Amino acid sequence: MGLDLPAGPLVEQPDLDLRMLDHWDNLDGTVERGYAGNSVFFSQGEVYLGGRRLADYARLLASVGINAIALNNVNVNVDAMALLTERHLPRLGELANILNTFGVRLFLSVGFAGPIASGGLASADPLDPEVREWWSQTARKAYSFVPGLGGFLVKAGSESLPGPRDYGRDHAEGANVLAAALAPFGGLVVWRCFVYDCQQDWRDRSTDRAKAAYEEFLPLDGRFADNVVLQVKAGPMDFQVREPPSPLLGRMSHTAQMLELQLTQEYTGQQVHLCYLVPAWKEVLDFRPRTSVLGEGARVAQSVTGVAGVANIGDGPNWTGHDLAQANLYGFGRLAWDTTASAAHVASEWAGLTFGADHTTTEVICRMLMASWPAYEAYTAPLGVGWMVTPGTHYGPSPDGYEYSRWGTYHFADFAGVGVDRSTSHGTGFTAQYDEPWRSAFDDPATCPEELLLFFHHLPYGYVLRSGKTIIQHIYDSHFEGAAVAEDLLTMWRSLAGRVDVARFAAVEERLARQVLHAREWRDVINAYFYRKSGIPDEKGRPIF
Ligand code: GCV
Repeated sequence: MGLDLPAGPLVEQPDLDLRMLDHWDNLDGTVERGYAGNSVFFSQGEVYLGGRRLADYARLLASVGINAIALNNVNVNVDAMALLTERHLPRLGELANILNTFGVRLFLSVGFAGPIASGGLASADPLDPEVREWWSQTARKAYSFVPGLGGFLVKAGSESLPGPRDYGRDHAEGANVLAAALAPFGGLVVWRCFVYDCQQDWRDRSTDRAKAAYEEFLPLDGRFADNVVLQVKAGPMDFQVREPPSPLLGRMSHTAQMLELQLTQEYTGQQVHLCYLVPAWKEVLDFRPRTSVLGEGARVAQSVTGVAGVANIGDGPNWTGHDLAQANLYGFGRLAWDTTASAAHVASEWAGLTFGADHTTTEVICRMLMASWPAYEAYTAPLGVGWMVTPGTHYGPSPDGYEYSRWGTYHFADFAGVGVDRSTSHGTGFTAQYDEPWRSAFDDPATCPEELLLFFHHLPYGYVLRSGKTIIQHIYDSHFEGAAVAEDLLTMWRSLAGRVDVARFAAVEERLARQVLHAREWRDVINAYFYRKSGIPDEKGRPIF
């Protein structure tokens, strides 16, 4: 970096204790929502220990301060249920040793129905003594092979996976049975709050998926065992390009929480598009919920004991598919260590460490990174509306793709307007989950942050924004402008020809060129959709296809 070393010793204390990456890796080697190759941990049904890749990865994690990983997908399939058996535990022990050498602890995702699938029991009811005993024996066995095991990560009762509600129990009863099994070994249960009814009907405008985590978990505050940590997704829906911070964050006085972020770019361009997410994460970490629990000035970052990021790596030679997506991995580690670090500072630090100390190079890369999330937002989903992606893959535009589905992911665009009314007076009442001043701020379109306007309100296309533009004109303008920034990103990168090594230059150039084309597609599909719905032409008369 060309910086002077400090004269005396430098002592730093990380802001967050648990700095964890969640891998959604399957035993067959595939990675759910992975865009950088196959798993570095699993191949053909086995835990893979070959080569140097694992030690390199552990070293890489340690170098950015990450101290834990969950190895396997939270959607635990039948193959993965067997991870807790003698078939895989010996290798997991070896793998954990490699990680431990670098100060990284291993967690495993476990299935709530493990007692049935692996234990041969008739039920997974957490209050059933046989089930309790099965978890306790299973934990003992796991620790006998993997003494440094961090604990279990659990997705239960979500997206059709079994959970405590199947037995008339709540999430505290579900989590506590695992917690009791892990407690003798100092293990943690990381229990996810991404739980909602995925059988909705678009005609029903009162049910709101955004309300689910808060409604489900807040009443349970004080009921979780001490070694349970709730993992709360950053926003109330699901890693859209823009969402408000989850109202559950910072709201529980007796329950440890960790924030869940997504590094892998499921909804943000899948590592074909450049999308530096640190500025988005900063917004959540810096949010001040102003709850009675947290006090006036406290940030979300001060209320959580840790942060988990869904990993963006795979076995591709550059780890992240897009070379510049490494900035998200680096940035995640840096923010988990120092939540006050600025996004721009982290970007330039990463650019310098990665591409060398040439000032022009770092300056251009830093500008590209900082422009990328706003640009992606501008040419994809306007004003916080979200969910205009192709169903299943979540790549590319499909404005009505999820509009009539059961997933609760609607924008309600019609001939007159667009957006979801989540106000307390005449909408779903989601805004009531925030304390003041946020409740009132979000409730009123006049005070709602405009980037979230359509997340909270259903408004006519002619509604005038603070800029003086109507919503429909804003949609047209931002899509034209965002797609133009995608072209600028390519131009900026090309200005670095000769300053960056040939292989990386070409690889990034190829992705940016694809991004330009795909941004145009987004621009045209979304603009055409809204032109057709509203019948209102672009006041600048640009071609809308
Ligand atoms: C691991 C979204 C993703 C799923 C993911 C899920 C989750 O729905 O599309 O792939 O499953 O979130 O976070 O559990």
